[in-house]
Amino acid sequence: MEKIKEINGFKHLPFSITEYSPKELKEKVNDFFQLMNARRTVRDISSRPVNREVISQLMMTASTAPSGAHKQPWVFCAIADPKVKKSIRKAAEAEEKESYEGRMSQRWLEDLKPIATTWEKPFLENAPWLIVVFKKIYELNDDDKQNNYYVNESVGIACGMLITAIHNAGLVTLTHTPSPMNFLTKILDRPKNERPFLLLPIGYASKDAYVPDLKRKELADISIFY
Ligand code: IYR
Repeated sequence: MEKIKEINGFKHLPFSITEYSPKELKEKVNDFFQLMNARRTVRDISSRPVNREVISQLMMTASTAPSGAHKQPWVFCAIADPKVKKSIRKAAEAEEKESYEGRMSQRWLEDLKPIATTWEKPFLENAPWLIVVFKKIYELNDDDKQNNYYVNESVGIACGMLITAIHNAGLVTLTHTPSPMNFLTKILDRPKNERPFLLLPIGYASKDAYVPDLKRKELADISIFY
């Protein structure tokens, strides 16, 4: 057995990862690209139930994300209670109605036309689960405040991993960002060190789900090699 190291008085463990032959490597990255390229933001979510254990494991996967100084500055609120979902829908739609009917610019509304979103958010009640991701702007244990670092980056990465895990499970979601979304702090009774970051309804796609005909950018448009 390899030896455990000690640095600054903290344990460091030997690390290993499965590596692949060049051929397997090509297949692996291509297969994963094909899988992820089939991911779509889906707004037609069926009310078909999803096990709580599945949702728990998806959140544990998101929580494997890297974070500033390994502070894991996130909390995932998983909501199945129809009463809570109803009050979230009501509050979100009230904000969205104001946004669509005044707060958003004409240019923004034009940009959203291909996606066909409106202020109405039935998925907030139809989906079997909502996950509201909160970022912890600092850590609060009793009255003891501790710093968190790169909070937006860390929580953003965790959300990306959550979305990836949801797609890998054959489930669908969408990144919903009602604005402002401080009503989530109130409804979910979250403490003062937490801020709502993202709301993800999760479930199976409806049998008659549609998505807009969007194209992804080509490699040349998204990358520069040096
Ligand atoms: N938050 C609103 C508006 C919206 C904004 C963008 I940028 C989108 O890509 C989609 C929607 C909503 O959720 O409808």
